[in-house]
Amino acid sequence: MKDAAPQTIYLKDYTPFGYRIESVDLTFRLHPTATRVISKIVFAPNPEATDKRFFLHGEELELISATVNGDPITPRLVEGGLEADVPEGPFIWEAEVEISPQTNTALEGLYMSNGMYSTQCEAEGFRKITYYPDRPDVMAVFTVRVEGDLPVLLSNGNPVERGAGFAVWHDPWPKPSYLFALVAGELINHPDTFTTKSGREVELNIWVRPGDEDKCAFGMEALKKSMKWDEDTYGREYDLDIFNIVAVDDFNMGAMENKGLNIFNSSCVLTSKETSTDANFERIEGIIAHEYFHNWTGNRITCRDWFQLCLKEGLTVYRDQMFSGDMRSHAVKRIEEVMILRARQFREDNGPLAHPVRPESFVEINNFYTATVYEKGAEIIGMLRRLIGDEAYRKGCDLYFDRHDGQAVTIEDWLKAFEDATGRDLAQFKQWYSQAGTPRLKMEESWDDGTLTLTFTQSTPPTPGQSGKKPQVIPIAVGLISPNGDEVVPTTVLEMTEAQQSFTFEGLGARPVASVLRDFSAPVILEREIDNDTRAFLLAHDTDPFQKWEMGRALAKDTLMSMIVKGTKPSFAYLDAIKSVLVDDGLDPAFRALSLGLPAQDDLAQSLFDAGVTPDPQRIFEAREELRHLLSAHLREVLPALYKENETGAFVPDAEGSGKRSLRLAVLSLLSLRDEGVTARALYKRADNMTEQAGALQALLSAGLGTEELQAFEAQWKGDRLVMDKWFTMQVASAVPETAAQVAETLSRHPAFTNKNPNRFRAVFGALSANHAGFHHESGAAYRLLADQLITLDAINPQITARMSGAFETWKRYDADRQDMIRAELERILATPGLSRDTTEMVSRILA
Ligand code: 0A1
Ligand code: ZN
Repeated sequence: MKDAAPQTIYLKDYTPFGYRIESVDLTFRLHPTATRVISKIVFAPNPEATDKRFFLHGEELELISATVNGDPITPRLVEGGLEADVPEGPFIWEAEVEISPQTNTALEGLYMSNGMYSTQCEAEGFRKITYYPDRPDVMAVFTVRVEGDLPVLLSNGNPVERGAGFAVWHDPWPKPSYLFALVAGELINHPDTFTTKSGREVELNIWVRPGDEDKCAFGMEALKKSMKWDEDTYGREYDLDIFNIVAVDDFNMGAMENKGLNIFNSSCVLTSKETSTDANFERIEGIIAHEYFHNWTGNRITCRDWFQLCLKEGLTVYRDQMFSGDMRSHAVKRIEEVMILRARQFREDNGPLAHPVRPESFVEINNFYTATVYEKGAEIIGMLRRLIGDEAYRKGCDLYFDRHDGQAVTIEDWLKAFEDATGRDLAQFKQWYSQAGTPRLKMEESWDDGTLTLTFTQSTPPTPGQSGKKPQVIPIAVGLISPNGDEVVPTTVLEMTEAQQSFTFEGLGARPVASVLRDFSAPVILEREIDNDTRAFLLAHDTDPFQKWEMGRALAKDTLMSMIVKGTKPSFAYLDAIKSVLVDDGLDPAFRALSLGLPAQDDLAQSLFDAGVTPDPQRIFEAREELRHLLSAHLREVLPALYKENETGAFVPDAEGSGKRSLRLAVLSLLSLRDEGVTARALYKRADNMTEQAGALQALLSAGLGTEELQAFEAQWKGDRLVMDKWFTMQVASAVPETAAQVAETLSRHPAFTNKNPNRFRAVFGALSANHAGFHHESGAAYRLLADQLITLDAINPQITARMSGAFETWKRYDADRQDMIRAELERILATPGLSRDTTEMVSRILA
């Protein structure tokens, strides 16, 4: 039975399940439209629970039979599952159900993708496989028998038996149902091994569709590096004999950490230099690490309930970020993290979808896999570590792992481990989990005879359902630079706990310039009076790479904002400052490339709105284009040399090579505005790797060129799904405002377009909503097109529909005409008969 009236679930209502599970035995008889799932589960009363109702979740299941202790019963089918009368002591529940993987287009539960069977159970997909207490606090040991006429049959844990048409797997580690996985199909493996620090040899495999087997080597190296890093950095060793990764084409998210059987969106694991860009390589290394790290932070220790999602996600994102920094460059990685945080999380925190890192209620948990839970969740861990120090952080983590191994726990348990390890009271710190919104941190300076006083005032604007905000603990990393450019006070962390607080630095010679919020030490918006000369000074002299980049970014933003609001021309001060960074070959090329980048249009729209100006998307687009042309002219003498110097030899997807390529391609984009695409065309023809091939095409498109190359690209890559996603995206992303909707609409009728594959849908419609001026074009064509597409998609894949409706979350920034058009589209979506719970919740929240 399906959930008829969507209900709100509250954190405060948590109660434990009435039963514990001693063991789970599952048999799968695979069939595309009639898979049988036979379950045998040993239940025993849970002494810690008072509610003894025996309720099992189940959705879209056909119940064939059920028994308790061998006696046939007729359970009561109720909303979302079934109820039964059961004995007082331990008992055996057995059931057989039938499901249809082939028709499962929502990609939740057991489904088929290109002829292979695959599962996705987080968060609540297991209930579409069989009747079960599908909640993370019910942990059990699973044995799984998979029957099917397919060469590869996989599940969690270790293989115990294998014969013609069947395989049996046993996972000795108790786990919640959301970590269950099964994969079956004609797959080829890329094998390897890893010897753990205690000397156990683990078999490693990456399983892919035939034809993709040469795209696994990089992922395998990333996996082995992750395994070693977790041993060295956190003392965490892998705990099964085998670790399998599978690549699946149709997958809603990036990847999933199922115990011993990680399942990946093929776009997040397959690589080759011909088909993947440097950005793909970097992202894939991070995702493989992320899923692997979940083995301890998420699997061995899991979440008591879904409100605690950040317990595993924030921590695991933080861990993968540190890993990537260690593998590549911490400075560059930090800048990239902050760009993502601001573009996604700050945007979310500023609008109708704002919610605490640990939400207090939800209708559909799938709607809470958000930038706030993941990225802000990771920032909280970073702040905790900055406040207590590296050693105490490790001590707290060790205590957490020791104390809670095998348990399903809460944020309170996590913080208690750090309180006990350090003796520190973290009560106020805990507010970071419960208070939504991005704190504004205002700074004022005063100078008196060798003493510099910095006074900070913090405030957080109200968010939906939360008005009165309290002061939070904010670690503010500060350094001081003397007028001659020397650092006189190295990085010091100021710990702010009050609404307003002053900090003094004494015994200074001349009045220094303060470098504030180094390394972006807290997820806040810093407001300080600072002129462009001081910004240029810090851009030139700051020893903190993040702040150095930040000052360049602030100069660019200030320049663009005055162009937009006052119609001014950019100052030479900005253009020269950027030029000096660009030609400073003492700086990392990746850093220089980032410094050349301009703030995104969406970011400018928010800043204008914050400054009390209604953003005009067309004007923002034009100003940014104008600045690109001016930069191109101002830098014309240095661009050709930079382009030449940063040529790399044989393609190696490491930090050094990718840094040089990113600088070279940023330069190429500006060059293409001046040379009619001659340089980019030459690179396009010669490129032996996707980074340069796509980079050259992108440069051409952003200069209004590249029609022939687009055709050539399609002809060359029409057989490669992942490369074709890039082809779709590039066209929509680079379309000028007045044609963006038309381009997306035309592409949606291309024979290779399908809304059944989330990657392809996102390639077109994610790109449309990210094309700021195109999406918000005054005609409203893009609003209508996206709404039409979402209405159709909702019946196929509610999760992706709900997620993509977030494109409208910023609607209240814009003028009345645009607001009216968007409101009409949102109301039209909401009025769709049978609209999913996922999309209903999202659209209602956006409209509220
Ligand atoms: N836990 C995974 C992400 C994930 C979340 C939900 C999914 O389906 C609703 C799928 C994957 C991770 O953090 O990587
Ligand atoms: Zn995760």
